[in-house]
This record gives sequence, C-alpha cells and structure tokens, in this order.
Amino acid sequence: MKSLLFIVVLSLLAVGYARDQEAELAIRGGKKACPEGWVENGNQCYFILPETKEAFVRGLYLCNQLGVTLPIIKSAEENAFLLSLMERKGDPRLGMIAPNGDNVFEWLDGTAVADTFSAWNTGEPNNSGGIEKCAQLHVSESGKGKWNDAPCSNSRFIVCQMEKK
Ligand SMILES: *[C@@H]1O[C@H](CO)[C@@H](O)[C@H](O)[C@H]1NC(C)=O
Ligand SMILES: [Ca+2]
Repeated sequence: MKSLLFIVVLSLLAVGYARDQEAELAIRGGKKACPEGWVENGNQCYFILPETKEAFVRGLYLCNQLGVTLPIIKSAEENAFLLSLMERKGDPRLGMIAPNGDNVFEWLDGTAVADTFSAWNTGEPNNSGGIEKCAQLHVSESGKGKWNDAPCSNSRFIVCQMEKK
C-alpha cells in the first residue's frame, strides 16, 4: 500500500513536471536547468528516491516513471559526485547491465562500459556464481568509489538521473 502511494506520487510528479516544462523553459530564456528538488552536477540532474532499496528492474521502473533512467557514469568526476551524494546513505544501483552474464557490461544508453570511463573494484566484475548481471557503486569501506557486479535481484538504493533540459 505504501509503495502504491509512492508510485502514485511519483507519477503525479512526472506529469506535473512535463506540463510545467515548457513554461519553465520560457522563464529561463532557454537556459537548461534541473527540475526543482533535483540535484545538479554538470549537465546532469539527480534525484534520490526516498528510503527504498530496490532490485534492478523495479528501480529502473521507478526512474522510468519519472521519464528518466538509472545513473550512467561517463567520467571520474560524475562517479565522485554520485559517491558524494550517497556516501552516508548506501550503495546506489548503477544504470548498466551484462545481458549475457559474461562480465561484458553496457550502460542503459547502449554504450559499452569498457569504451568509456570505468571504476571496477579490484577483481571485478567477477560474475560470482554466474549470476551477477547488475552493478552498484560502493560508498564505504575498502572499495569506496569503486563498482561491483552483483545479482540484479539484490536491493540497492535508487538514484535517478537525467540530462538537464
Ligand atoms: C566477487 O564479487 C563478489 C561480490 O559481487 C564478492 O563477494 C567476491 O569476494 C568477489 N570475488 C573475488 C574473488 O573477488
Ligand atoms: Ca562481483
């Protein structure tokens, strides 16, 4: 029931945002910006979903409800920013998958992780047990700031990301 209410609230936010977008752009004189309540970094906007940890599919669904996606990290600077955002909260889910379970990861925008920036922890991705097709950013302990592949069914904090509009 609580999660249903949550989805309804998110949907209303998304609808409201779409409607206001044109008016906002006019007010800003065409200058790109993040919606109210989102955190800005470079040309990206981030939104931390409150308190819930979710499996990959559900996390992606929740971000998609807002018309956006899970974090796609293309630089050390973006990686450091996501770390700073979640450092005292917990590991966020990353917007990448290894569809074939072979340690070959791609971002949700279709680009190969190996072709851009990557920050795998030592020995990762290791597809441990042959079931690690998703990944998270470590925000504490030895692997801080580094990525680990893990099962998509694991619950992680959900941060949504969009480009400034
Ligand atoms: C492989 O990754 C898992 C976490 O996904 C970790 O617990 C395990 O220690 C790793 N194994 C090696 C050999 O690095
Ligand atoms: Ca792993």
